[in-house]
Formats: sequence, structure tokens, C-alpha cells
Amino acid sequence: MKRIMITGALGQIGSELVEKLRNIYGQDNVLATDIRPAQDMQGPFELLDVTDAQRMHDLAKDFGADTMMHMAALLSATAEEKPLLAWNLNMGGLVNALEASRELEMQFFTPSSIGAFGPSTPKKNTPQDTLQRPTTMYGVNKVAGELLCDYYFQKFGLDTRGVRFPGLISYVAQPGGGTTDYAVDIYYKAIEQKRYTSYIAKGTYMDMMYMPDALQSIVDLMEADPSKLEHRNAFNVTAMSFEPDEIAASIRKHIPDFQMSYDVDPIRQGIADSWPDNIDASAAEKEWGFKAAYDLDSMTADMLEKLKKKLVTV
Ligand code: VAH
Repeated sequence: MKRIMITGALGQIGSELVEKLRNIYGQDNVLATDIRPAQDMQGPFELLDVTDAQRMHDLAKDFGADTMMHMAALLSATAEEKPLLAWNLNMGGLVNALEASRELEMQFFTPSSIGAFGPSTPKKNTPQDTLQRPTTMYGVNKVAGELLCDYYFQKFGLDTRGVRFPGLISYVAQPGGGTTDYAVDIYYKAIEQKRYTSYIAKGTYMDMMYMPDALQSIVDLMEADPSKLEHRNAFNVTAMSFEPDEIAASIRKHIPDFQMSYDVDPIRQGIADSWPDNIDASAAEKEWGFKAAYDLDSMTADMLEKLKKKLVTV
């Protein structure tokens, strides 16, 4: 990886991935693209609608990219509201990014998700290779995406790699339209109001990860020795699994009078119920040394410290 193009660069992962990669590979070696204009971004930025195949190809060619990181996608809750838009954007964008990578021989990364699992998937310690019949449009997109990335590797020898991300928590860019977003909102509300009303029911376990671990896992996988990779796309990765009462208890260690209440959203609760309680990341550990540094309490301490600084400045 020397010259990297990123789509969805202003999104929850993209905005921090750009920063991370520029720190490692140099500011001018990372081309950030998004459908929205960037506000005061240092370094190369271009407007790109990922459904525009020709512009995606031309931007990558002109930049001399050797790596494509395709992050643009609609998340689970928004995709459930607008399923056809999600199909066209999530699948159309992915095919355009894979085709540009095949034509320009770029290494390729795109994230899958625990959303690629469904209600018939083993819910506890979900294995790397298992039954995947998701019941959400987002899940259908993610399973199709995993298979398509494997196909481009097997058929064209394209160096495709990917992970199944759990819910990601960060204090830089807010998530948008996801089911796990409650685990980010709760920190903002804890600081601003000392209380939070969860749309996910107590007792609902989902895998989660702090953004620094997610970013490091992308770099580690893309720099990994290809001869060690038995799997390629859709490596299970996770750092922790918790339910709403447990993250509330972690926050109370810093904000003792933090209050939690519930107003369950049936749509997002239905999505969460169709996902695993906790997944097994042993393939990623074995094949490229995946390891998460943050657990629930160390993440909570860091999130509250960083968010307090951010919120006083806004
Ligand atoms: C979502 N945060 O909720 C995303 C992610 C694991 C979930 O895919 O849709």
C-alpha cells in the first residue's frame, strides 16, 4: 500500500481511516473521496458518487492508486427504511470499486459486518464459517459482498481482503443509520444530560469494538502476508460483547448518577435480535494476528475523556 483511494471518506470509519493512513503512508498518498463536500480537509479530496463507475475509475487512475478502500455504504437501519436505494448503492458501489481495482490492479479492502449473519446463525461464539441467511437488506448486501470479493480473488486473482466489523464506537464522526449506534449516542447523552433512553432492549447482546482497534485491524490485514491467509474476506473481528445495562454500568463508574431508561424501537430491536450475541475471531487471530486493545471499561474511560474535550469546544 503506497497510494490509497478511500470512498465514503467522511463517514464514521472513513473520517478516522483517512487520518490513520495519512499518518502512516503520508498525507498526499491518501486520496479521500465522498459524495458530500469536505469542510476544511487537508490533503487530496475529490467528490465521488460511488454509483458513477467511470469517475471512480478515472480518479483512481489519475491518482495512481495501488489500493482501494471502499467504505461507502448505507447501514442497517437506513437500509431497512430504503431497501432498493441500499441495494443500488451498496451493491452498485461495490461492483464499481471491484471493477476499478481489477482494471487498475489495486489491492482491495471493504468491510462486511456481523449484519451478514441471520436468526438461523449460531448466536453464541459464532464461527468464521457458518450459516448466513440474514433477514435484512443490509445483511443481504453484506453476504453478497463477501461472496463477490471472494469471486474477484478466485476468478481474477484480485487481492481482496475484508473483515466483519461489529458495532464501532468512536468520538470523531457520528455513525449514521445503524442499529448499534445506541452505543455511541449513550456517551454523548451521558455527558450532556446524565441520562439516556435506549431504543435497544436490556439483555440484547451485540459485539462491539473501539475505533482505534478497527482502524489498526484494517492496516494489519492489508499488510498481512498473503500466504498466511486461508480466508480473505469477511474475517470475524470483535473486542467485546455487551448489552445496554452493562455499558450503562461502565459509564456509572465515571458518572455515578447516570440514568438509563428504555423505549424500544421494534425495527432496530428486530435487526439486533437477528444478529449474534458474540462471534469467534480466532481465524483472524491465527491468520494475521488480530488483537483488540480496548475492552468496555478502557473504551468508556477514553470515550468520556475525549468526548468531554470535544463537546466543550463545540
Ligand atoms: C450497523 N454499525 O449497525 C453498523 C454495523 C455491526 C453493525 O454494521 O448497521
